[in-house]
Amino acid sequence: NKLTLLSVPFGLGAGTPGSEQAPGHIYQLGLFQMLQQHGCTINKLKDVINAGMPSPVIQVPMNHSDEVIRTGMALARAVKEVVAAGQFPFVLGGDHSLAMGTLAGLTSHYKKLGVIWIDAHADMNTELTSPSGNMHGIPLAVAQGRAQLSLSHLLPGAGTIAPGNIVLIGARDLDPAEEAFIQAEGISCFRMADIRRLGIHAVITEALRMAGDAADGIHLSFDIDSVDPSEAPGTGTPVQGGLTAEEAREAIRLLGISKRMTSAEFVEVNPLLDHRDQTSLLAMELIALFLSSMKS
Ligand code: DIR
Ligand code: MN
Ligand code: MN
Ligand code: MN
Repeated sequence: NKLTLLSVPFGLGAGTPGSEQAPGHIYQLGLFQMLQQHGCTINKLKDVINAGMPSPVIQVPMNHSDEVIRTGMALARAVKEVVAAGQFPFVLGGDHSLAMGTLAGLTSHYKKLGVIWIDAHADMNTELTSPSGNMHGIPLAVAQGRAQLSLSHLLPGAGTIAPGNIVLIGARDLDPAEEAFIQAEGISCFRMADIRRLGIHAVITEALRMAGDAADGIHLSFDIDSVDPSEAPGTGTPVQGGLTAEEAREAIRLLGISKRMTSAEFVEVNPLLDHRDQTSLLAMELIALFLSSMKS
């Protein structure tokens, strides 16, 4: 399966600047050399920026919403093109608001997409419940069609994700409205206590079963703030009590070798908040591990 790497140097969906520097910084640290050592070939590398995108047809009352929506439109088109060409889209952000674009592109092709969301947060606020006004807190609500902004605003023909095909892993900082929605819809959510009790292996096996139930594709959305700040300090909204780097490696490797994943994205690395590139280097390692385990 051929691989297209889409870099999205965009960070305005987060409350703190810096994640726009992640793709460039991770390349500079040696991602391509590391991939080469693992025998991974990138068939195409593309920078996705919002220049040339028209003004959005919808206005939402959130921080930098115009730029977020325009970046989402550019990314949605790029992802759609990659999938149509039969290639595997790997998106490197950037902040998590860009997942709206990824999911718009994917759902224009996959009619019943499963999503595995590894994150300290649920990213299921809407414009009405967001406590921060930051668009990286709403992409999963947008993808479910629960927000004013919908995926089809980013790409005509884009669909939605069914609640039963979404699995959250690593959640430990949910806002009240997110908590209520997860309870009401019975969204699968493996919190840190569940991971400690069941072990990461069982959690990933179960997550693949749930997200993949009657699905025609499974997307991995990996927010680096899922990892504990002691091992991944370089991110805008760190939350104590997260995955160990070792658990993150195991999760990523198991998802890779499952051969079930059809797309992925890595987001929220912030090189400006990092400590001696600890977080960027971990992200680079996880990306190489994911891509190499998929082909072995
Ligand atoms: C918070 C933070 N729930 C919000 N979300 C983050 O702003 O809606 N997601 N940081 O990754
Ligand atoms: Mn997130
Ligand atoms: Mn997060
Ligand atoms: Mn550096």
